[in-house]
Amino acid sequence: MLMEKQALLDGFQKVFHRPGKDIFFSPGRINLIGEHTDYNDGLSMPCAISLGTYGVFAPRDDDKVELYSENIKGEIVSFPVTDRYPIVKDSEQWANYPKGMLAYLRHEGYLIDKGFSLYIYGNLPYGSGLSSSASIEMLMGEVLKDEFNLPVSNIELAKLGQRTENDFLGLRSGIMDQFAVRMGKKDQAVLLNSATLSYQYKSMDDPNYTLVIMSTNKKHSLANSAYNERVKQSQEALHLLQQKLGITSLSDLDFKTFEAYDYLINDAVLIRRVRHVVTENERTREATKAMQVNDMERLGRLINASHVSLAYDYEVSSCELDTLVNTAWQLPGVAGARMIGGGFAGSAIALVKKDQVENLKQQVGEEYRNKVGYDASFFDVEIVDGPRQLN
Ligand code: GAF
Repeated sequence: MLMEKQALLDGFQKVFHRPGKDIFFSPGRINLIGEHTDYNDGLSMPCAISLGTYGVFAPRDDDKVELYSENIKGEIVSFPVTDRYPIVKDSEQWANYPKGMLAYLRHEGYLIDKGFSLYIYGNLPYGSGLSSSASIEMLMGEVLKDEFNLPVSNIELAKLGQRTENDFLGLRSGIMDQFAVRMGKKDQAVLLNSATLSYQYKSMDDPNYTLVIMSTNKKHSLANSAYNERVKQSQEALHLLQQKLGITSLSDLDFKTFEAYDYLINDAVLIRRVRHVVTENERTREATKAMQVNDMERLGRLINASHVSLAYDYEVSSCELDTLVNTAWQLPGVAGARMIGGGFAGSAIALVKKDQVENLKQQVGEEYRNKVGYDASFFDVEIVDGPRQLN
């Protein structure tokens, strides 16, 4: 599903009136299981996908950085390469993702002292919960690493992406998205332990099953504040548990200990939040075992249970996501389905037999239109490698 290189080079030429030099691609991500666990030092199982962000780069002779988004189609955003402040103008906010990466790489001492022009085009639907933000951050990381020969490690790039998200954009997110995009590997899921940043690849290449993305096409303007609230609730619950337990994160809890000490939390909502984190880590461990023996039906049941937990204990689903998932659950050949990412809007995934994909799209599409009143979108997913230069 890679874009035609010529169309990208033409786009660059049209905007900057000179030829582009190098073409880059950075994927988006889905997550098989392990949701809202990363900022609790837990486990997750994301994969990089073939939808993502493209960049065309050409150097400049001065110190001016020029960024253009083909998706936004606004003005060229430009600033001196030394500028380290977030952009405040609303229409240029998108440029904070690449600008944050540049600013933090320079802040860490990496030598980026020349200007350049970067043309950016993404085919991840904006707000689809497929991490267009991590995709653009890791695109910028790859472009700068490559063009300026920076001796920066991939893990450091993922960390700087998270820092951009946290400090430049105000989302208190964990590191899963940037890590998944950066470490992506063809036909492999990345089992990530956010506490240690250790990871293992797990094969996700079953001959009979495939993954389908079901997008709600709904934007959720309050998603960031609701996300930050979940982070805060997790921290509050942790502090309450630490009165008696020597734990450093909610992910240090097993289910038995959680049940024995939930009285310390003494708040029904916070108890449900913790229960999600504890059981989701457990499900992710079980999913790893299921994948090891290629048991897609077991993996599917764990994916379903993850959705229920996200909907009822973590309360980050929505009518739109539930409609997609609940409809998929009724259909033949669907091993599992659940919402992915931060929640409220965005997308869900279905693990479905290859010969039932068209039926899934048709049935879920119809039910969604009837119930929600507008169309959902469906994307077939390939699991791909992380950011790379294409020419
Ligand atoms: C968003 C965040 F950016 C991730 O860090 C992660 O917390 C995810 O929501 C939920 O699992 O994508």
